[in-house]
Amino acid sequence: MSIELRIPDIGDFDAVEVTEVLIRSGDAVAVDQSVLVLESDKASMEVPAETSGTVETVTVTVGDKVKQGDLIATLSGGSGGIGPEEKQAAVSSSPSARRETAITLPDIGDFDAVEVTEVAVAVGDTVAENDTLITLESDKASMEVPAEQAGEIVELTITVGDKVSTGTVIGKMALTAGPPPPEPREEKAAPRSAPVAAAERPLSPPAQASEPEMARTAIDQGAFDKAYASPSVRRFARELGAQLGKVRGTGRKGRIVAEDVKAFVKQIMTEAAVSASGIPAIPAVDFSAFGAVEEHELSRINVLTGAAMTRCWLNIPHVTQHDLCDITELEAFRKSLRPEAEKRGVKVTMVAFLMKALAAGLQEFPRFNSSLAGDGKHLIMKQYFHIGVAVDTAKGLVVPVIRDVDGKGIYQLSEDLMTLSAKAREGKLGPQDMSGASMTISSLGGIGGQYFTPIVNAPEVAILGVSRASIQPHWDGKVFQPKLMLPLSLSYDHRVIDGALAARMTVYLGQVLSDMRRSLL
Ligand code: CAO
Repeated sequence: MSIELRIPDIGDFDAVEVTEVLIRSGDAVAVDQSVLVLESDKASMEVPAETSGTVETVTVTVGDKVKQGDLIATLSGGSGGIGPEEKQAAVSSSPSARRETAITLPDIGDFDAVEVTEVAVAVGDTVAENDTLITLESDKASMEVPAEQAGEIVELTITVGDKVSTGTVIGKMALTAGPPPPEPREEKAAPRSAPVAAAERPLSPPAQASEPEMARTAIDQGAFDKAYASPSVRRFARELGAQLGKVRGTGRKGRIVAEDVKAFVKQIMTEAAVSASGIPAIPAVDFSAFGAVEEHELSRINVLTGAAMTRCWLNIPHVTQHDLCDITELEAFRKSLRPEAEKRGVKVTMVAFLMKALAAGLQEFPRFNSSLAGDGKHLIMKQYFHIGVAVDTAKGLVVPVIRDVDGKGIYQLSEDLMTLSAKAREGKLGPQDMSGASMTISSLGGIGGQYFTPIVNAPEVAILGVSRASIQPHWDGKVFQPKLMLPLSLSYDHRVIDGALAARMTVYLGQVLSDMRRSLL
């Protein structure tokens, strides 16, 4: 049978806004567990469950206005709770059912007249056992005074700046209906101390420091205490050792909700993974402070490429050699092949010629066709000539590899490129299609631009970037001739290739591209 969970007596408040819903259908709820956070302009309070069970349906959402007796949720399989009629009676007669008790300061050791630096609760707040009520600070340490029992704060008799000692009455609370509180035990609800400065010791005798407490030693307690969050969110942040003072609240009026703490911790973990390299992480920025923003998820390829590029960029000392080469005749030749190429059903692209020229360059300068061995002291010299071609797809950058370029003609290479780039754009490339390149070509010529600095695709030791060719005046000794000039950008791993070798390579590529007959030599 379903049990109804309703809003209990919340004092004089009517139509109080729900600012957080802490349960979802399917959740197991225990007696006294906070299920809602309500907020009026005067106070914020957490609504505890009066019965246990599994949530069937939640009938309130954030923004709803609620009052005593409103249905919060239906539960099934409850135990130890009270039925709907009894609950209704309990709700309506709840003030008389509640026991009020004085809140006295527990033993704070030998200290007398310690200053109250924060009052973490307000009249009307519902607190759970162990929630922080006030923070005290002497010249040696600061400590939080927790609630000994769950209940609602009905009166506070201290304010910030007051001096308190063991036994001082700091207010009154109405205990949540339930068995009478046990005799105060020393280990329960002892003040939780936190050093105010590295060299200083806690105020009360140092109990065995538990792990969460150790984690909290680095926490900015002042900022933690000032953070705008409910007691349960504070408790959650404390359990995780999160710097609550640094969490951005997305709740009403900037209130920090549990999701904000989770997002904060997740971000810290991600940054820690990145900064494990020893490189300081880039601090997170709240861009919404400057205007409207949207968050989009990166594609799987984007994420993988990002990681690979970061790895390459961080590990390889890069230099880029730029050069311009004359492809006037090559372009005329390419165009002249069109009718025949059409008959064969292929499109002869500039990239096919670049592949052929690069294969010749790798034969001329074998060091470009190598990889550094793991010990960093040997080079693995490759005897094959496979060229990777960067292909821009809707989902990101991929690099299919065209094999044995040295043994293939321009038509075959054009066809291979067409097949593999189509496969890339359909997202159908397999690992075999993308591995084993000697060097990579990144051609942006179809788009435009002049020169760039491509990142070497390790374990390769160089990458050839190609930009858009343009007609430029070339002095032939007598007159300026219009020449189609192609910009090349050769990035290389300076551990393997010296600048002189790189310049020789671009000069050689220029010679081959201006007269492809040279590739036959
Ligand atoms: N100079 C002048 N024009 C060029 C040129 C160049 N270097 N390269 C291509 N063009 C022009 C040509 O006119 C071509 O059309 P025609 O052949 O009909 O005349 C047109 O641009 C289309 O070129 P394209 O880029 O679509 O095709 P392609 O065969 O030249 O290149 C491929 C194929 C797969 C390399 C290309 O499509 C691609 O994806 N390039 C992007 C690679 C990339 O993103 N690199 C960056 C990696 S680092 O982030």
